[in-house]
Amino acid sequence: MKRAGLLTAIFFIFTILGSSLTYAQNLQVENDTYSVYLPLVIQYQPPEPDDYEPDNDWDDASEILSGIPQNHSIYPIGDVDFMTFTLTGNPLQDTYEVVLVTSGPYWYYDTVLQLFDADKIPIESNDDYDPDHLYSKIDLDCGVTESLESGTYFIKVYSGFGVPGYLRDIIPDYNISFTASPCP
Ligand SMILES: [Ca+2]
Ligand SMILES: [Ca+2]
Repeated sequence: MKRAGLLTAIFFIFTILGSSLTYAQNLQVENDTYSVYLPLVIQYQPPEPDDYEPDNDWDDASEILSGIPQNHSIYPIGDVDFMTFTLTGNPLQDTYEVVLVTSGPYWYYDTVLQLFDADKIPIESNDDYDPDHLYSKIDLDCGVTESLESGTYFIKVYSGFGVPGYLRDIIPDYNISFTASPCP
């Protein structure tokens, strides 16, 4: 009986080992971007410059339209993105509430958002607008001092995370939305 018990125990040990090996082999995962094996190997695919590049200066600013969000990246390291929009109407009468917001897939992508007038004078800037993430927002409502007159404006976005020149300065993917609503 002892021998039968020993053989049964050995059988169970090999059964468990066999199932473990099968499980280990099944851990291999592959797709177009990543290949994961045992031991762990990750192939990193760097981001690409976004469709609006080059937009690294005032003169190269890409136009953004109210209500039509754009997808950009901060890449390569040190990249800045300039955008521009125009508010139409009578400069002495018509004013607008303007909201600019950045967003993206991960809370730790850290944008800085700046708004300038046509003479490149800073109007407003924001780094982090919510304690839960590092995205940015500028909201100029229809109060007497904050709403914007008709005219041309510039937006500048860059990475606010880390020291320029380090890999963590890259933001592979962020969205920016702009909405302008006439004040009553
Ligand atoms: Ca970019
Ligand atoms: Ca750029």
